[in-house]
Amino acid sequence: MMHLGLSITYALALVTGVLAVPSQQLDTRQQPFKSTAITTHAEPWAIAFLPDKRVLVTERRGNLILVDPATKSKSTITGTPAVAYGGQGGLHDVALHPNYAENSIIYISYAESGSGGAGGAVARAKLTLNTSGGGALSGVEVIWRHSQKASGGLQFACRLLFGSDGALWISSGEINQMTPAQSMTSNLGKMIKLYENGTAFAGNPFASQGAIQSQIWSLGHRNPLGIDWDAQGRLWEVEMGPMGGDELNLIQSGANYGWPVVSEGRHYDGRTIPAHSTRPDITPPKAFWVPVISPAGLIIYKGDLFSSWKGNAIITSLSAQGLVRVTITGDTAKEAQRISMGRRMRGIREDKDGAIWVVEDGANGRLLQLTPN
Ligand SMILES: *[C@@H]1O[C@H](CO)[C@@H](O)[C@H](O)[C@H]1NC(C)=O
Ligand SMILES: *[C@@H]1O[C@H](CO)[C@@H](O)[C@H](O)[C@H]1NC(C)=O
Ligand SMILES: [Ca+2]
Repeated sequence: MMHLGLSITYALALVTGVLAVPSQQLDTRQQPFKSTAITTHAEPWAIAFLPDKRVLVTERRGNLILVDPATKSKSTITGTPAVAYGGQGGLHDVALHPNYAENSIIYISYAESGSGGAGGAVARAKLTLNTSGGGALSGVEVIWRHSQKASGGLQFACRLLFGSDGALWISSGEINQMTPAQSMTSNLGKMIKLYENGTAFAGNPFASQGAIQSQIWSLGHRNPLGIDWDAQGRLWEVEMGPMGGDELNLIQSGANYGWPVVSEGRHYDGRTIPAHSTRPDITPPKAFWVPVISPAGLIIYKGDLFSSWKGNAIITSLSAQGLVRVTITGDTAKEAQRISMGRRMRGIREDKDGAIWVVEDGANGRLLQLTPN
């Protein structure tokens, strides 16, 4: 079973003695906040903010929803591509082109069906909003896809993030195929850096080595569900490990993050995996969790509203049913706080005013706006 938040994982960890109690001491920077429910969705996954403060929310069955927080109303964006809904797959992330205000282009990631099962894909399209509510995508163009498909519907990931240089980052999951995460002729289990048109970024570390290699920024990732920049422009990533071993990584050009060669967790059938410390050539995580938190999204908080959280990683957690706050000092990271919200938490984004928005996982998942009390 893949991170369904089952207590069996915890029990097995206890029995097998791999339980390392994560640091849960509360630091002094508690920040009371209130949670305002905006809308309710069927399996929401991700959030993106439009310049006019309306919000795009993806729903896993393939619906792209336009939310107006001012009226708490929602309408549908038509023209989304067919998605392979099943397992963990469906419609995943949504992001605006850096020049959205001029070109109205958005990007979506999703699982698509094909020979051999399903794989992740990223498409861009023009978004035309309708004055009477909702809107439509047109000119949908797939600009990237996983280099193979697989059955099982697991670990697509494919978070989307633009950088200050205008490049598009994709956190590519390994769709439960494991070894392709180490293969340079596969784009599974990689951090991918492209131009906004889908062409591989010229400055990538393996640019001279071939078509797939040229897309790759880093390798050895399992199920990388959250990526964000810190204020210094460093890229951080959270990924779900196997049984145990969820990771927070600082992403560096050309680095190998180890999956499935090393991990702080073990396979679901109980087989052990060597720890990162056995392979000095592999970049270890800055923080890891045994038992797991099942990280589903990440922001590095940059605003002023939650002033005591500035620079912290805020991770949405499925199995811990809330948020996990991690302090970052230099290039070290340490869990500071778990905030129980009573529901598995999925997508997370910070808006321009510093409010934090999250979506709850599963049926009747709410879009919540978090602001300090
Ligand atoms: C806008 O809404 C109207 C009324 O619902 C509909 O007829 C029209 O097709 C919509 N246009 C777009 C671009 O979605
Ligand atoms: C994509 O964008 C890059 C950078 O602007 C450019 O060099 C390249 O020619 C473009 N590729 C296509 C197919 O338009
Ligand atoms: Ca790792």
